[in-house]
Amino acid sequence: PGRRGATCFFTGLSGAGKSTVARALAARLGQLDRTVSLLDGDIIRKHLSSELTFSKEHRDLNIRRIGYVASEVTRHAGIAICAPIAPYRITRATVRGMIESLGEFLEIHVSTPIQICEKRDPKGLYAKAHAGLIKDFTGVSDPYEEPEHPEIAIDTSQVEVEDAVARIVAELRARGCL
Ligand code: GGZ
Repeated sequence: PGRRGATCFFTGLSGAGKSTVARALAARLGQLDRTVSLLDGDIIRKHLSSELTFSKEHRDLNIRRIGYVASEVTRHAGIAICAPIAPYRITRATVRGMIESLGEFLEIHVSTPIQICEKRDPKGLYAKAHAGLIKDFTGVSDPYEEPEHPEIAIDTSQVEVEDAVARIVAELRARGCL
């Protein structure tokens, strides 16, 4: 059985569905007897990056920290699932470069249109951003650079979570990780 390490690196806007798909993927991999390290954006911000703001420099530092942890997990033949916004293309490329010599790297663009993310607004953050109560909010007053060549793209307004998970599992299997 394939036991190559891998990082599943989700990227996308707030409210796009990254955490939902990431958690469902972690559960599915557990059923397949593969333990995972789930590095979700808000968990990392609490435990690893609590002093960081949302400036470009701090977002980049946050993503490089996540990339380093994921590279260690991948190097030891584990599966890391990362789910930050990761808005900058070059920083995502840096993380890819840290990992692809150690195992598989899947960039998964959760590409749900911003209109839908804004309508969902599960935490009320888009409303606050539009009201000027949160500055530098991704997609409203701060950039999000779309991936140009992600391994997988998932629009959660078009694809069921379980179908998205199945696509990722198939890709991991094809790459010898399952
Ligand atoms: C974007 C923000 C901001 C700003 C707070 N911009 O939907 P959420 O709430 O739970 O996920 C978002 C999370 C983004 O943190 P990341 O560490 O993933 O971002 S990055 O990759 O850019 O470092 C959102 C909340 O934090 N949040 N302020 N200004 N998202």
